[in-house]
Amino acid sequence: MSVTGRPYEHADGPECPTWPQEFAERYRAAGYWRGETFGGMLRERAAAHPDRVAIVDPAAGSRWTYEELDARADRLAAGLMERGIAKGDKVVVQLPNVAEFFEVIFALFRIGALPVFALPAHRETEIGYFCSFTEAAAYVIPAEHGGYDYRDLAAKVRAEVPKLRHVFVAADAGEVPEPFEALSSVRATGQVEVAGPAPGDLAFLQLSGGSTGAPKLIPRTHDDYMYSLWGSNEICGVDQDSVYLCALPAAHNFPLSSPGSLGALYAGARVVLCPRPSPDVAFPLIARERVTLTGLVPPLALVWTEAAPGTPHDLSSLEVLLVGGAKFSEEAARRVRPALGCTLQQVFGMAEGLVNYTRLDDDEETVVTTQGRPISPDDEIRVVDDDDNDLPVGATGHLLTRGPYTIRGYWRAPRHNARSFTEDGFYRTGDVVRLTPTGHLVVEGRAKDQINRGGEKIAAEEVENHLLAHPSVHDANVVAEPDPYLGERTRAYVILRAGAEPLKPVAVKKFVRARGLAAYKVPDHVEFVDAFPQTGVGKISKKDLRSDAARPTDRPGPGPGPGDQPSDT
Ligand code: OOB
Repeated sequence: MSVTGRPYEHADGPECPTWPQEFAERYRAAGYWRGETFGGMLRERAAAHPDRVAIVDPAAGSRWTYEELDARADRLAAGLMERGIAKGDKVVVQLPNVAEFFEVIFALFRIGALPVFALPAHRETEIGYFCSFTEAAAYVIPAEHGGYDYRDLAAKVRAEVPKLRHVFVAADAGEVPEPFEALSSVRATGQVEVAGPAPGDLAFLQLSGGSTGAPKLIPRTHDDYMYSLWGSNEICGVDQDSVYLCALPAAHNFPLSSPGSLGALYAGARVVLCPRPSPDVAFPLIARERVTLTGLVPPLALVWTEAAPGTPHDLSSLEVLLVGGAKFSEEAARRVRPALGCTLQQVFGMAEGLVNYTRLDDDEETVVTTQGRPISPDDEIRVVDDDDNDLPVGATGHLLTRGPYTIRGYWRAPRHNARSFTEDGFYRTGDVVRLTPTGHLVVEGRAKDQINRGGEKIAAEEVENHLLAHPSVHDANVVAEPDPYLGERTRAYVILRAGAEPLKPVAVKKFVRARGLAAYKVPDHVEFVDAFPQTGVGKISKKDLRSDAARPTDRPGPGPGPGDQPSDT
């Protein structure tokens, strides 16, 4: 395990690999890549049905039509360009489920500037890294959200990253202290001519769950992402009469594109923004807005199925519930239809590309026991052993994939790319799967060093690096331990330095939190040990640590789960 002073150091390299020409031509010829851009797509929808409602933001009481969203994106694009934001610039966007999220990203899409999608839970360590690594021109925040003041965060990031030229705050002009600018004051009155991006250009940088010290950035193009949208729409039955409830954080790839808010906008449908995914907030919105589909991570799907039978709210409009991000247990999956009266679609996707869905006409057994099959006939799936040899259908092995919406490499990460992709461009997903004879995938486990905490991904190495920064810590290992609600939570095994003062677990957690990282990454449990178990060749055995973490004990319950506001205390 390497210890660096700053966990997020990087070596500069070329931007990123892309599809070889023969593949690009094939994907275009097959009609997957339609030659559209996000800016152009919104313009077309606004022209086709200006008065249809595109975005409902219940917290703000706003309902923007397609025409209004389009006009707002234009005015904001003009204002951003007046402030020097140009094609190719990176802009870190950290907005919760508010209408401005869409105004901002479509303004950036129109300019050809690239949103870098941060999550509301991220703090100064992550945001500082995104801003410095991408050399971001601007950072967009809410004023406050979930009891947290993002202006304080922005001030810290600004001090750390002097190259960051602008911080824009989605708030009324009066509320925003210098040196930040209110988004409302950035909107220009007129329009400017924008050359805009080409369909094959990068549209944005998405975050990878990651298994390394620094999160990797995922470069997605207009062409490839748009295919994942309309492909998902066909599979999930999304058309212009659909109403999508965006219950998970809007910037995450699942609620953004599977089929998500952007899929809904592609279809000319309506997006309803859910400020929090708990049943007390979501159920009245489903009833009021006649929501037809939504997507949840497994722990939330469990909470919804428990709450639905007793609810006074009319959930009868709900046709499809998508569940993904982490393995949904068969028992929980069986409860969805009886409790919510809708069809379950399991989704096994990744921000790097490949997305699998169970189909609306799959039989019940397939829906509850598999994680679906790929969107595209041209998604290539390989299940291989440790030496990359293909395994027979039905055998369990590593999932490799390549296709029309799966990246060929991370952004500025040449060394990592050499490990994460095969020479002929297959992405090593780190997932352990098996294929059924019908071509459905069953997720059996994971080979990557990551914890999947109810859909929130935590790279063990990232947390280990933070633990190692503690002066009393000699060595640390972080592994997943099973949890009945979240699926997994994090357990840190820590060896203290010889002669160091004894520490309490809570002090270690506080230390990690004070390093300024997202609350969901703080270990749920910390256990002090004298030594780590070793493999035959003397390497630390994470396998043995995982088995130890899986031992039944009377350990206390987990910290915050999905949908809980991250606490910063
Ligand atoms: C989604 O995207 P990411 O990038 O946050 O995480 C991807 C990883 C997968 O490689 C897999 O390890 C895990 O999350 N995962 C699942 C799963 N769905 C995702 N593991 C088991 N069962 C599932 N159904 O999480 C994501 C992106 C688009 C759509 C849905 C989820």
